[in-house]
Amino acid sequence: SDQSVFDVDVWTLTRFVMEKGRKVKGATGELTQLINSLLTAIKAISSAVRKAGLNHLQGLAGQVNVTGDEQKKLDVLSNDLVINMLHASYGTCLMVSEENENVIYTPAEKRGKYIVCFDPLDGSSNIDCLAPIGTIFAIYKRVSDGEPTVKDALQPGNQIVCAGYALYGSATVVAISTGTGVDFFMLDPAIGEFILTDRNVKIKKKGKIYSINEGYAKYFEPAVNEYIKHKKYPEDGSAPYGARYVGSMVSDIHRTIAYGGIFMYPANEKSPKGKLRLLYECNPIAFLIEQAGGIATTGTQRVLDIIPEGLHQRAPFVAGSPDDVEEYLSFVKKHKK
Ligand code: AMP
Ligand code: P6P
Repeated sequence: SDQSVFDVDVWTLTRFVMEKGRKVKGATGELTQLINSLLTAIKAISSAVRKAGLNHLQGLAGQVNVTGDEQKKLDVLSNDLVINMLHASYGTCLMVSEENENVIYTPAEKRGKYIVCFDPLDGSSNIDCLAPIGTIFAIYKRVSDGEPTVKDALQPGNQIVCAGYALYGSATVVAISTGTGVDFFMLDPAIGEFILTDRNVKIKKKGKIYSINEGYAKYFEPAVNEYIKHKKYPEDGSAPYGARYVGSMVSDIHRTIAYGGIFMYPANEKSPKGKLRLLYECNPIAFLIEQAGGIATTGTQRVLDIIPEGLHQRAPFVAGSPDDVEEYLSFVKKHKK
């Protein structure tokens, strides 16, 4: 049979993570094991998402999560997968999930030195219309001694050791960074492995796309509406920007990193802190955007510098190509005066 399609020295994400870990003096392999266990959960979620319609996994599971959203079966399944695979990795001592009101303590006999904040299935309101959805995670080292505490979970994003997302789109892609750049991996279902496709991805300095839910225009601060107007009717005769908004953060962010431009979920009258959650949406995505050479701001401060006070607190979030975000910030500044 034709063996040419098989890369006999394939760079899988598992191999890539092991390679990186081996280069770190004194590393015990715990983080490597944790990341690779998380990947198992992501592969299983990808499989479930693609079979959801057939297995009747769609539709409501009848429970409601902490944010009051109806919990869909895939949400519950994804959450259980991530929790179980992370506990089985012996790498975590405490976790925060979008689906759980309180922190999740790892059983004492399975504890390691890491904290994981994650959204197991972000954008799940899009499941029934088959729009792209994702998994988002951020990994920190614990700061407590003895028993893990909530303090371990309330670290600023500038303490992140590793962060990433999986996008269950037309293909399943993982974007991941451990602080030395962002790499993209694509799932090859034939071998059940994520294959390296783009190394050290960098976002364009300036894009041509703006991404925001303009349905809230009535509630936006003047600076936001003025910036959007400038994108639609540029006064300098340049071409207007294109508009793209999926309403699934991972999908909108992946496009922003891949094509450039700006993604915005700013504060508005109805949601003074915006809608996106700091610990498991804003921080991991801000880390990746910065690692790709972009900017992630609340409009008044760097997202990664926010000192969290609550597990599910929200933060205004504007991120993307540096020139585009800087231009937005110039509108915010103008309105501050
Ligand atoms: P460990 O003892 O294996 O958990 O690793 C200790 C530290 O080394 C981690 O907190 C990271 O800062 C770094 N490290 C370990 N493994 C990796 C890896 N696979 N990729 C990047 N950094 C790593
Ligand atoms: P809106 C999905 O529910 C989500 O949390 C993010 O994935 C997405 O960016 C945002 O909410 C969409 O919110 O208010 O525009 O529908």
